[in-house]
Amino acid sequence: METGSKQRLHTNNSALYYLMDDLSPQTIYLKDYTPSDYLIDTVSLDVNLHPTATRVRSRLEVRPNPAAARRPSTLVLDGEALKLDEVYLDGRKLSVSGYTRTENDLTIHSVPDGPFELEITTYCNPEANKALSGLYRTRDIFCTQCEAQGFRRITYFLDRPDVLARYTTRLQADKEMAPVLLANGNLIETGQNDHSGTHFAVWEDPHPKPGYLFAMVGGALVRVADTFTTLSGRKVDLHIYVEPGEENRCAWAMESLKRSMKWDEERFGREYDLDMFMIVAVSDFNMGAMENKGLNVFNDKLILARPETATDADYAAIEAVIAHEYFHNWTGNRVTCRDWFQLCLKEGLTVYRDQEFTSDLRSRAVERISDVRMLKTHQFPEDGGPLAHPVRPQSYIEINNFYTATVYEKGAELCRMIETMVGRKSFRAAMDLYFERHDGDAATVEDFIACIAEATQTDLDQFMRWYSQAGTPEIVASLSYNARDKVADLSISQVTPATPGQTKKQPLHIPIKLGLLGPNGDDLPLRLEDESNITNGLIHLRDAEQTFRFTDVSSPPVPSLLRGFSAPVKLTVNLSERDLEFLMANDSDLFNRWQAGQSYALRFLTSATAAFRKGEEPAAASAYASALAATLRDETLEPAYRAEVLKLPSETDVAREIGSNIDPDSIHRAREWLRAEVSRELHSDLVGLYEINAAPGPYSPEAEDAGKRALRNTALSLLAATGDERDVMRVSAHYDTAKNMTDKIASLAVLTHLEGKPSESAFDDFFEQWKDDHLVIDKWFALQAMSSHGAAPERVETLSKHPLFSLKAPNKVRALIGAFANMNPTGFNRADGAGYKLVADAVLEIDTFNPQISARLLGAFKSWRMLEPARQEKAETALKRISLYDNLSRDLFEIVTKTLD
Ligand code: 0A1
Ligand code: ZN
Repeated sequence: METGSKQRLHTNNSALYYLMDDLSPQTIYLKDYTPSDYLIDTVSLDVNLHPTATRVRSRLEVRPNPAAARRPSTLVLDGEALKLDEVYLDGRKLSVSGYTRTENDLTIHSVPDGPFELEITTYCNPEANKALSGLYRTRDIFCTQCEAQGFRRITYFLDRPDVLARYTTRLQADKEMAPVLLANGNLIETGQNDHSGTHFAVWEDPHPKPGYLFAMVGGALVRVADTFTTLSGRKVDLHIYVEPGEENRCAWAMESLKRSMKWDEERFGREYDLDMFMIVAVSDFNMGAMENKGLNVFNDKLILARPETATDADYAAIEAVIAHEYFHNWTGNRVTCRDWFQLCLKEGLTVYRDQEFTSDLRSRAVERISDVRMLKTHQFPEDGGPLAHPVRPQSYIEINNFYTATVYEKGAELCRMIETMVGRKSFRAAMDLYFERHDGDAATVEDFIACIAEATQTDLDQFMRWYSQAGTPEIVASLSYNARDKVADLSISQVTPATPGQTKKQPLHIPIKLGLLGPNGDDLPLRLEDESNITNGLIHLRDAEQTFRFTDVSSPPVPSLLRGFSAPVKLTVNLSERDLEFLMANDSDLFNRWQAGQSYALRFLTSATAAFRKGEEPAAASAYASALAATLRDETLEPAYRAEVLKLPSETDVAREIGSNIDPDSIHRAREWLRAEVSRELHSDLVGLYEINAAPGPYSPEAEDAGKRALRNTALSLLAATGDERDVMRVSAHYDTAKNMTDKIASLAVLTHLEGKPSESAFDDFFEQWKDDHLVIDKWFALQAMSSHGAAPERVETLSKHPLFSLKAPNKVRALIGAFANMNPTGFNRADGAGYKLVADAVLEIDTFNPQISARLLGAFKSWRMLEPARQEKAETALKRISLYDNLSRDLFEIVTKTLD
């Protein structure tokens, strides 16, 4: 046993042990949920931080759970990679016969019938922890990540979200090594031991919480401080901790935090509930950020920003993620999840809330476009591939694999659909009820839906299917008009395709927002045959097939369906090219106006792809270019919106539209062809946009200036699409004169696709200027990884040996290998399979120390069955090679098995 524990202390790959114990990883099912046998009321942690042997003494007040069905006399605690020192039960030290240990748990035999106190001392090794789950060290800073199951790597515990306890944390460390000591809640005591050079801090969190929200941090950090006065007049200290030298990069993060706090009060009536709110920025983090109670931990790329180092997109992401984590304080922390199957209860709802925050602060139309883009790019392929799962999964092998676009983005869409159906005011009333009824609870999706149904008197029974049925519904709609009777019939059908493990699907309740445009482009009044009026242009599709008859329609209308993308579905409508042009020019719904442009472009792109594949030339695209010109010239539309309209569908969008037998090279050629066509047709418009939208004065990250830069840089990129020397020179000049990172990156992003001197010298210059900034240099890695050069896999291979690259640093992996696998369709899918091999090699290596990152990286293969046969074969070879490895982590095992299934 002891030998085992020593090994465990020096490994990070707990999943590997799991496999050794049980031979094959177990599947966990939602239907098997049972309440915990025991509850823990209080946790007192006494932590002595040490780089390789941190001692954790944990005192737990435990009692049998009255809600549990059984009353066993043993207590089983979760624990991983821990070295056990001693155990006391009600003050008496247990001999080794008093407990049993395995690689994953500690069983205490013969515990009392009633409440009892347990004191356990363990050691863990933060330095050796490269899985970045539990307590680990990043650049000499101690920090923790406990979601989903990292707390068990700090101490033995009932590590499940429905066990909520009050925590007191005493941290002790060498004063020089860790002058700052932080934990959740309020600081209640500090002190020092002069003779030993150590000091301590005691933190108390009055709010009961599950272990996954626990956090502690220690290190040489500096603090940027501000305050916020809540609606009820309480002053809250706001502290952002960063590494010394980064203090001048925190202003935007602080501003974003204050905006978030204010917005949650105004829009949802939610006030902050501690005296202090802290954020710590660290450079090695598996995800974006974490909502630990009162002590959020962030990937530093989502905190640090100066105009010279961060792009507009970085600024927007910082604002959104700070908001997201802050909003979790109510949706996730005060009301948490009963079990991990309910993950969407906190994540879908919180994404919905952060999207609303951005819509209120910036442009609602632009935010909706970018959210839908994200959904279609990441979630639709997930829903249509081997990793498809419902928003609330029914089973998992490794919960860390379920922090997915489906749970987050589609989960948010479900909340949005509910809001669309009940209206914003009623939705707020329902949320009030949810907070009032479930504050302090570990809740379920049913609890949430029951509050909505009750507060708004809405029947959501059929709607519940959205939570359990995977796959993107496919809607086909057609409108026919009868001039004599002045009626328009809208026939709509819905089908949800089969997904792994779910062959039979039921019809969903789908809210469809729509308008009917009359000849002058205005919306015609909507009147349904069976009801006199319809509210807010909303109809409800509930059956597999339904026809909606609109009466008193004075002239043949053009339908605008699924306005604002009112449901996460794939829609096919019988619209002609003239209809699309008409909608591009007239739709009062800005989202659908943009969508019409995208649909129109996709028609040209798919037919050009087919033409190139057959060795033919595509037909001219001037009709599309003229339709685009009308929007570009419309000064009433904000620049950020026009920039979105000007961005052609991505290569991934085209692949999704084509659906099968994909040849990424032809798609790339088609897209470059259309870009060049637009560039030629609209040359003078684009030059005009480039010139007019130069934002004067000092850089401001606010939406208005960022919108101008977006439009200007999109024009710049399109102008270069013909390869004309003057237009390429404009890009180089843009790089040379750029005063902020947004403009620098915009030009580099164009140059990376061009071979030759201008490109090379810009990349060299960039490297020289930024080689000491670990965040900026990630951009340098990422842009090269996205290059459409034929030699991209070789370039990435070379860069992976660069002294500034490390597979141990998740941000570096995402910047180089992740960008290559997910954002370079021609490089990753190069016909000889070099791209697949490169990514598979990296996945296997990373899996030996960080399973979360390896499993996520392998997700890049999720659409491999859509490829043409030769590439499919190469991708399958790479996947099979991974699957044959003996020591795969549970995380990677689940992804590779499902991907190949
Ligand atoms: N709850 C965080 C995301 C997160 C999830 C898992 C992590 O480690 C496995 C870390 C962070 C959020 O939604 O922001
Ligand atoms: Zn979240």
